Amino acid sequence: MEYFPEVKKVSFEGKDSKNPLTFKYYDPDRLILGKKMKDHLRFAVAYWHTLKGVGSDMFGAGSWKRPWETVSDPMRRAEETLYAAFEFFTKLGVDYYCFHDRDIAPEGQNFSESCKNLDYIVKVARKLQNDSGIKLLWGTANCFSNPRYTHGAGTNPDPKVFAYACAQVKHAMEATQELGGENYVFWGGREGYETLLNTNYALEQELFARFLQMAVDYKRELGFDGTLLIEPKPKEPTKHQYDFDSATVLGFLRQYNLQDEFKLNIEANHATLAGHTFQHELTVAAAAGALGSVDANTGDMLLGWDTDQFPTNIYDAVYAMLVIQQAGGFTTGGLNFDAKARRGSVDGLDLFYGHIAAMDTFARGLLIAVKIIEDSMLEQFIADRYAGYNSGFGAKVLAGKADFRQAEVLVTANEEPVPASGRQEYLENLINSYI
Ligand code: XUL
Ligand code: CO
Repeated sequence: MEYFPEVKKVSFEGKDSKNPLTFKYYDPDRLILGKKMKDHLRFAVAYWHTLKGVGSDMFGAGSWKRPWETVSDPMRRAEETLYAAFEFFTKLGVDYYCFHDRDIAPEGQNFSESCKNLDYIVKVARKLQNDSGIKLLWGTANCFSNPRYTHGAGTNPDPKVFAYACAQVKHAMEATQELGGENYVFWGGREGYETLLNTNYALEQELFARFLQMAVDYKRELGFDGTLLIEPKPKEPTKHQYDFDSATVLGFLRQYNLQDEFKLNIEANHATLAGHTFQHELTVAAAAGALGSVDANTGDMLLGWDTDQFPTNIYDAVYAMLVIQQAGGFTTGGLNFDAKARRGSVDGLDLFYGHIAAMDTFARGLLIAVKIIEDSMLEQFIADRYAGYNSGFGAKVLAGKADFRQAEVLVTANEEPVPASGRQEYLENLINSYI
């Protein structure tokens, strides 16, 4: 069955096209700095929102029922959903997708049955991937929806639940490996607390580190050569999520000597929930050499929760692509649209419009960021701002050869330092001149 008969194949038509089902900026094979646009951007569709989303919110049930969701047998439904998924990916022209184990296959009556369900669906997915050339950017385990995980997964006070999470991640990692996934993601869905009155914070931190170390050990055993990623988020569903933001996660990884095993998956909406910009979170990760992948979406400035909207803000995309390009671009990572159409966008076509808008936004982000980098005015401004550290006392500081006595001698001999302009407004206008 064809699920999206109105759409043939979304193709690049350029910015003057009036056809809404085309790309105005995303031109997948266009060479940018010797690399195809699609290989810079590595777009992925998030299975959970796009195929499984029903348009529900805290105040109301789903507002649409996709045709593939009408099949009554759960396993048949899962298979049909995969067919719809690959039709969507192919027509949209993305190279990657991402899933949780429970998005692609239903949970069974017990753990073995859940594993059997997943194994069956993975075989179907393997075939669809082979036929279409579409690849898996990352897989993950949903260790947060089932009520067994109410008090956490890898931080649960009950070791039986901790074990369940381990076994589930083991199987999800195997499925990811089987499908050639390039990364495996840990988003700490319920790793956090609601109240410290019932929480042994130190023990839960220790448990979480053990959980991640066991994942590293099993990755080795399995021979999975993808990247392990942690996705920071400060709150929701728990009041305080342990993987609060990039800096917190990096500190945690260093404390437990896991820093060489994990990179970060930065999500825009999670950044703003933490009181940071998307650009800040990417920069903190990149500075630690830990920028792995991106969940590209956006929140709403006026709302304090994870609205997971399709990203359409050109500035955000420019700033993000600047950081990503300056960090050398993606290796195993990519831009996964962890985004959903609004509850009122009830139509299957809205799935296309959302992705097209987001893909064009990031294509523009890339094109503009590359121009900014090629002109090197911004880079030069920053280099000049810190030029004092290239010689004399500044260079000694960086070489670890300076001390407080030398500083005192210098300050005593020098005149009072005068601040140079940071030129913020000039720089903001410089960015505008590229847009
Ligand atoms: C939740 C979120 C997840 C992760 C994968 O806020 O972003 O969908 O990306 O578990
Ligand atoms: Co996400």
